[in-house]
Amino acid sequence: MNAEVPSAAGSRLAALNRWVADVAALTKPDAIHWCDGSDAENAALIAKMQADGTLLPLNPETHPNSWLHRSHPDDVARVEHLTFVCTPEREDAGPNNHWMPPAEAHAKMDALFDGCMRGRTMYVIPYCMGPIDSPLSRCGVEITDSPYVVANMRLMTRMGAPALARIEREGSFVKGLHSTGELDPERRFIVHFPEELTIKSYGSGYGGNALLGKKCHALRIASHQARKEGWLAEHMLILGIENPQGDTHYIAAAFPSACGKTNLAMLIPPEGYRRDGWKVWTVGDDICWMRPGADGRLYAINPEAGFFGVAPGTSAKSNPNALASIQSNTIFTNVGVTADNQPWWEGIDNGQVPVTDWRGEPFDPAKRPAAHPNSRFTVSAKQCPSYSPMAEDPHGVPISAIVFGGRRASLVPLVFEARDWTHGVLVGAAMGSETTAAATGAVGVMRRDPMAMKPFCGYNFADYFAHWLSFDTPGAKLPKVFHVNWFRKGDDGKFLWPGFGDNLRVLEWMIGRVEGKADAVETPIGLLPGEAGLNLEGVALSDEARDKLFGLDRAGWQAEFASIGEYLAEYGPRLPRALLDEQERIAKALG
Ligand code: OXD
Ligand code: MN
Repeated sequence: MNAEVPSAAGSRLAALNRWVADVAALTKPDAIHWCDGSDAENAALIAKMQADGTLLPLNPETHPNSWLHRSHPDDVARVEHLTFVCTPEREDAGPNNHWMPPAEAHAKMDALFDGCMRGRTMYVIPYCMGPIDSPLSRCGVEITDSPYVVANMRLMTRMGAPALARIEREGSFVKGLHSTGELDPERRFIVHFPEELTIKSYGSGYGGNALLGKKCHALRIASHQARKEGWLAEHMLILGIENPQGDTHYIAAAFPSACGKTNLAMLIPPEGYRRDGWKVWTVGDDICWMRPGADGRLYAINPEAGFFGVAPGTSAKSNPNALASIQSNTIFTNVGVTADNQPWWEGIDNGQVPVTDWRGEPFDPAKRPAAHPNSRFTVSAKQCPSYSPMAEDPHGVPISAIVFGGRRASLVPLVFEARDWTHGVLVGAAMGSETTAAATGAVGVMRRDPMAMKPFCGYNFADYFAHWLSFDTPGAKLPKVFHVNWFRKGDDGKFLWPGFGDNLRVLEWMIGRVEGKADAVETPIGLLPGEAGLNLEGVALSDEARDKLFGLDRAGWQAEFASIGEYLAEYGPRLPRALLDEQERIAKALG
């Protein structure tokens, strides 16, 4: 174990050394381990976790080097009501965030951290979000007492020696302090100090609450950095679509958690498209950092290096690329297991049956599902067959289209295009979706989730919308903006659109629009493809499906725009006038 910081005090690592020493004085660990990210280090940590039962080995024949972790049953999802953004002024966090004054939050958190690592090892994890040599990337250091977090951060970020070298070069990093504490929901808080580039998280070992590079750094803190520095930190997948001529367009798409981002990012084209030579490349499945390049286009990187994907529903049909990615070197959290110790979840549809559920009890469907609905796999992106070589490009990829989407059983058609950037920002700001199991709370309730950033924007949404609008400058060559809804249901409650690979038909129309080749029909809510706009060859759609997927329910949209107006009014006078004007313009056009 390496207890010494690998560079002398007085170097540009002095601030890091001081912080680590201060945290150690507060948390009083038995040992300090500086993570170098090496294979040997990982092997030692895995062995330790296997010995103490934190990780259970899965079938080495079918899933080599793969592990099952069971989290505490009360610690299975992000906890938005316990997540705070602590700006000096309450207004700067906005009505979209829970807020505490910074001094009070520090005092509260430091009291929890006091002595909390006694008997434990404190791990110091230097990491880089984004390709190690990209100017768009940013570094952080997470201090944690959880070896499970270390193993996950190793898959999800560029972690260890190269990140430390970059921190030494740049002298700046985001500070994240995490302890699993006692896993007592009464003593659980995830607290952000954007001005101080600092995160403190106590009492959870799960996902975005504990892997601080992900939601806490790459979205909440990064959105604040991005606003100051003129870029965008977004809850978006990035994919590349290569057409039969060999041209690739990159698309960034925002959907709320557990709405199929990973499936869309790894889409396999329908048979006919494959035959014609279409290919889809995965750049990222969850987070996108974008910045205008010298040519006026937006260039994007995926700050993550792995996938922390929702397991249930992942199958050879829904996402063969994900399934291929997780055959080895994968950490599964809260899934069920079969008699021969293979991971299992609802919707895997592989003909096997679970014998043990995610809590380690004999599977009884009357009691609970085998896998928790928010159970996950963690795996390096490099294992994904569709992983794009461009994902490692330090310049990022140029974005041709931005897509917003949500889960809407009614009203919202399959796809529409915004008329211009300002309209596109309104489309993002007005996004609504039915809630899922990725966060605690009721599932299936419609809530507004602007740009899918409701749980993740580190500052006032009114200022965030203004920041989005500010990209529309004279030299800018901004992406076209679209809205999709894969989740429209018919009167019988069944989905009307087949989804999955067939979503490429919708993306093809978008690319046609970007290239000026595809037609569209003007309506008050935006441009619709019309029935003839999409290639629907081989897709059987009923008349009801055609009406609902491609039509406009004017009365329904009038009510929707009244509701959007009420929602925007919650942001008060800070809301950019241009957005309200746009809402009023469309409401009027709807009559
Ligand atoms: C996630 C989420 O884990 O959005 O990506 O909840
Ligand atoms: Mn997400």
